Amino acid sequence: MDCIFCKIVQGTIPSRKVYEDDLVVAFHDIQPQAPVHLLVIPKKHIASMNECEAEDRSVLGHALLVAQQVAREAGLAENGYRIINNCGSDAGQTVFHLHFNILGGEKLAPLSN
Ligand code: DGP
Repeated sequence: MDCIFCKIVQGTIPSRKVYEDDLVVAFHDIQPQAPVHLLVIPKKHIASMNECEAEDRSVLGHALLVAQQVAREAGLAENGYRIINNCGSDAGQTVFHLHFNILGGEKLAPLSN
């Protein structure tokens, strides 16, 4: 399967990993949209939130707790951060391997303007 994030999981393309365990990997985004921009992905290839099934419940919960952990380790806990999942083309999803974007390190623009 030609999936860039599967290649990051496999280590066949480089990434700046900040966390890894049996279920998930977290690494720095290559095109950061904020001073801190991390991605948390399941090792299992799931194209998007749309494709998640009941059996993915535990990896989804784990990914969010890892997001909390890496955000804290990046110094974001005090002032806060945003966790974003873009699902599908209307949401702007560009990589079709489920991922949670963690953005912080500055005052982020409000969602409604
Ligand atoms: P999204 O729009 O939610 O699909 O965000 C995908 C993010 O993935 C985007 O911010 C750029 C990032 N990205 C794409 N290719 C790579 C890559 O090869 N390495 C890393 N570290 N990030 C990537």
